[in-house]
Amino acid sequence: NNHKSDSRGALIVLEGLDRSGKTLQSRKMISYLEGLSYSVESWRFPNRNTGVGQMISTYLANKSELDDHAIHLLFSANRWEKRSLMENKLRSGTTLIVDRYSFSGVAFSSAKGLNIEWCKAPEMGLLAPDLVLYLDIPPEVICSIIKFVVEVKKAAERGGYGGERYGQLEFQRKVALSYQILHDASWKTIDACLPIEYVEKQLQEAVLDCVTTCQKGKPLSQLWS
Ligand code: FDM
Repeated sequence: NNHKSDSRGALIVLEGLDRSGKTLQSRKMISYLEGLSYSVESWRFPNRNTGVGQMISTYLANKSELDDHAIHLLFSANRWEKRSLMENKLRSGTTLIVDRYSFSGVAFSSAKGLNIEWCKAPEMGLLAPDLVLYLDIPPEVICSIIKFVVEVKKAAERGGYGGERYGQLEFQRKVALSYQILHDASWKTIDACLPIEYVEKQLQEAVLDCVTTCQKGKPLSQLWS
């Protein structure tokens, strides 16, 4: 029937500062939904497997220099090259749990000083998430946890606050401020300072609710309208 053909998977995005627990929680969400027999895939941006993704990866590893605007557009292009696949997956009923999306794009670039409206423009027309889960944790907290861990394991392989380009506390503070400007009705902020199991439980409730709404035929929409 008509109703069934509108049924689709949910586009769920995890955002937050580096080391806020996105990757761990996205893994947990995937197994939770799989356990309930939903079709679900784990995605992440940047997707480093494409040609554009490799340029981004080289840049993040400090092995190339690019103008701030140019790298911003590459991050955006990296999402555009996956847009139609994303739409096909959602329409065929697969839920996507996406680690970072346009909000990272805007938050990181505007933290460098680029105009926020300019940053949003190339994202317009990408699919809008049904739910953005923001793992909220102050950069100072992440910083002291990392210092502690580094202290404990003297030779931690990914020592420091981020092995790559954007790892400085001062910069992460600016990113946190930029994220705050982007909040809208699709956002749910989770206090990521709480114990992992508690965060996990809150995410499960939000995700289940979202997946159910999309199954009932909530229409897909686009950024930023
Ligand atoms: N990042 C990520 C951006 O600056 N813009 C973007 O559009 C995206 C998706 O890339 F520091 C930044 C955020 C992070 C870095 O992300 C790599 P991962 O999650 O560590 O792969």
